[in-house]
Amino acid sequence: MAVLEILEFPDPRLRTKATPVERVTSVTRKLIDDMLETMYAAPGIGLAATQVNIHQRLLVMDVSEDKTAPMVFLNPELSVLDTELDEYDEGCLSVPGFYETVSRPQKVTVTALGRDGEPFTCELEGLAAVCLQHEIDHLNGKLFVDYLSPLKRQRIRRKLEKDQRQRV
Ligand code: QAP
Ligand code: CO
Repeated sequence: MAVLEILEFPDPRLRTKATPVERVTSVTRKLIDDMLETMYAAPGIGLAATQVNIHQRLLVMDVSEDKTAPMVFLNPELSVLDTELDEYDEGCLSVPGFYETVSRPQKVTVTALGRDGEPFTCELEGLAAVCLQHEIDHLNGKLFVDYLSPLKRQRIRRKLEKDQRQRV
């Protein structure tokens, strides 16, 4: 397994719209394992393939306390069960050091393929629902900073650009 490099905002590659996973192969499963290792190492609770510069519709998450419940979603399709919105302070491995409040539907249903390509449907609420919506946004080239005011987004962009310049 391997820890992969995570793209950081405002990298334009984070704006790529991912395409469906066509076939679940050993290459797909290796990518899933590497993404889980990358997420746990960070540490994070969710990671989309877009963030590791792979533009396929695949995401992993683990919102459990003890980090023993990895979840894998290939080609996820979301439907909103309850249009009631809930606020959550979101962060992102691609936007390190920033947490901001975002409102999203509090209850969703997702249909996807699992690690072995088996279809499943599940209902999510709470942090799992927030995280899933955040990660599906990544697959569509969208980031949580897009929900903030242009001023806040600009401040975050400038700070991260400065950090990135100082790192090279
Ligand atoms: C998405 O984000 C998420 O800034 C997953 O310095 C986050 O795992 C969904 C992280 C919150 C819902 C609520 C962020 C790690 C991890 C940072 C993450 C950082 C180190 C973020
Ligand atoms: Co994110």
